[in-house]
Amino acid sequence: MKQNTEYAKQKLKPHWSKGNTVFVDSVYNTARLPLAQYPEIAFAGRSNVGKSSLVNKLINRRKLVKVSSKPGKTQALNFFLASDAVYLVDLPGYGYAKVPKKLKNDWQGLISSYLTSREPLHCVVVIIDIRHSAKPQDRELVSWLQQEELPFVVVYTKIDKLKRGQQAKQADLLDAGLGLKPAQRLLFSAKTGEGKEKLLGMLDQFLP
Ligand SMILES: Nc1nc2c(ncn2[C@@H]2O[C@H](COP(=O)(O)OP(=O)(O)OP(=O)(O)O)[C@@H](O)[C@H]2O)c(=O)[nH]1
Ligand SMILES: [Mg+2]
Repeated sequence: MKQNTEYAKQKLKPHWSKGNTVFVDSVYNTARLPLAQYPEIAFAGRSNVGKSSLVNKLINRRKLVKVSSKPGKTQALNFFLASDAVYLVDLPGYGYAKVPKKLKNDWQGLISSYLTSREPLHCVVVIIDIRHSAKPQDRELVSWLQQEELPFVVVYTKIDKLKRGQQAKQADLLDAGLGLKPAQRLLFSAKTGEGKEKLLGMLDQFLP
């Protein structure tokens, strides 16, 4: 009987992206990660590609995650709890040249130690600006995720900046540069919301 009630409750729960999302913590050191209580989805990509904007779009909040006017704004692992169910982890952008070397090494250390050792991490969303070419760090991240067999989705974002034909052409180039099949990536715009439902569907496949 109890089981049935629990089941009914679960069915009534809104999807995690539609519930309330709250900021939990900014983490600068892996020793200070929050308790591993929820499955986690991490958002990675070069500086300024639109990681924070993508997270805001997924959870229907315009400004919960700070969007940069200057690249390199997000320097910590920012944890957001969606619907009391999933941690969304906005990672610092990689590859921002103007950051002092020492700080840069600390950041990369923070990102890589999180990615390699975080037990509840279920999926990494790798975000790439559709107008760019595949950069060495994007390639490294994608091949590392493949090697580790960590589930990931690649998102080519800011598609609103290109016409349809150009989008397809750029997507082909990026696929070739990263060694991806079209099923492993999708096109997205944080401005128009295009690709959002598809991305949510893909992420749900990776969650328990
Ligand atoms: N047109 C358009 N602009 C976007 C899109 N996504 C992000 N932007 C803009 O790109 C800039 C950077 O966006 P952020 O979301 O802060 O990027 P980020 O990857 O989180 O940046 P860092 O935290 O600095 O690494 C902002 O000016 C956004 O408004 C998009 O899909 N379309
Ligand atoms: Mg950001």
